[in-house]
Amino acid sequence: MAKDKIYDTRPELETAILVSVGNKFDKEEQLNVYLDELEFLAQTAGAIAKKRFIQRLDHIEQGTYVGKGKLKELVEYVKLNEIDIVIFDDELSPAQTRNIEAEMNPDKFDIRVKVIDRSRLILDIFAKNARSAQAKTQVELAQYQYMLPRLTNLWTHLSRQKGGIGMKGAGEKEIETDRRVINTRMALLKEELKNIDRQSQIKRKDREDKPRLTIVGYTNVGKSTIMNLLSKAEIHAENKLFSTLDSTVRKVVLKTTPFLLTDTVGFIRKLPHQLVECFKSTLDEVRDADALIHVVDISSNEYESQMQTVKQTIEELEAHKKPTLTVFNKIDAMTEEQRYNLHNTYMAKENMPVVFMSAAKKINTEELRDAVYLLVQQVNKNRTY
Ligand SMILES: Nc1nc2c(ncn2[C@@H]2O[C@H](COP(=O)(O)OP(=O)(O)OP(=O)(O)O)[C@@H](O)[C@H]2O)c(=O)[nH]1
Ligand SMILES: [Mg+2]
Repeated sequence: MAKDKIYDTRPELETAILVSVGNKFDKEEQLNVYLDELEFLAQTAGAIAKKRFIQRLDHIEQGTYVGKGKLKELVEYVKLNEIDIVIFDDELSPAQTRNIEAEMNPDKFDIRVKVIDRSRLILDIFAKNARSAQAKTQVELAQYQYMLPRLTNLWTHLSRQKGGIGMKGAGEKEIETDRRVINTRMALLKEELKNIDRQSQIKRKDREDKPRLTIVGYTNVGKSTIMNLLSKAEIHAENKLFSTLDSTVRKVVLKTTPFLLTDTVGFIRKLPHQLVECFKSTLDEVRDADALIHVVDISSNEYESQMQTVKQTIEELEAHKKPTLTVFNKIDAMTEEQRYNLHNTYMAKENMPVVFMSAAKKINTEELRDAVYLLVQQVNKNRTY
């Protein structure tokens, strides 16, 4: 991940440090892979990571997440380098966030340093990328569900004027921090979502006659690029995480056989549970599909664990028994070593329909079309029995 690092020095970019905790068995390399992903998330949200801090602990420190000594080290670094945000690669409890914020901001009337956890960072990116009314409503609700138990935190009210990462609501507006206003707003958002749900259900019923295939996969693997390739849709594809939050459905015809193809939101490890809950109507596209196309970025050293994350999420959505075509994308970006190692992986052993391709370089697109066609045939066959 984080291949195309943007060394952007624009003043509006906030500076950050990244913090993760591992136990004594976690390999240094693995912890850094997680931090690469966190750095990419931070970059997508608009922050530059200046330094990484890793601590080895058998147990998370209940009050402060990291140990006292490490916290002191963080505070000193942040002060010396005028860092804006401290980002943790996990969800912090409200109390942990509060305690760390207090250490970072000794003068409680001058809140400068924000403490953000992984969930809040992901929520922020979702808020930034939400386009449709549905996505905006879903993200806003998820943000408030996350915020409600955390409202007493110092900077939620004091740093409002500052804005920036962690303060953005869906659609560029600042998020509310008044508990009463939030409760009213949440009730309204839930009502809106119910309406949207009803409408999507009607829409889905309308197109029940054609097989429905949904593209799933980890974020940034090339789902939208493949959707565009197959359907001539113009979906925004970008080297950023979570470019797509809405589901787009297109009718595609392959060898005179029509079907519906859906591109939808990508998955990531430790996806905040509030998002999974609120994105129910978007994720229904996965639940209600007849078959899935699981896109994998084979040029990522993490592709196997990413596949695992996707499989888990699909299982949670109870969609794991659907016929699935696995598409290994980005073969153009593979290293020699990765190519060599392919023969040793489980893929060579497992008997599943796969395609190796590059959507960006248009390599093996005919293979993709053939495999998708077979998948549609399979759905049609299952339906007639
Ligand atoms: N090298 C290479 N890059 C690719 C390929 N396919 C897509 N990309 C790039 O990967 C990045 C992500 O592509 P998207 O299609 O937006 O990926 P996505 O899975 O829809 O991502 P999200 O919607 O953000 O979850 C873009 O910069 C694409 O240009 C490929 O075959 N090879
Ligand atoms: Mg996309």
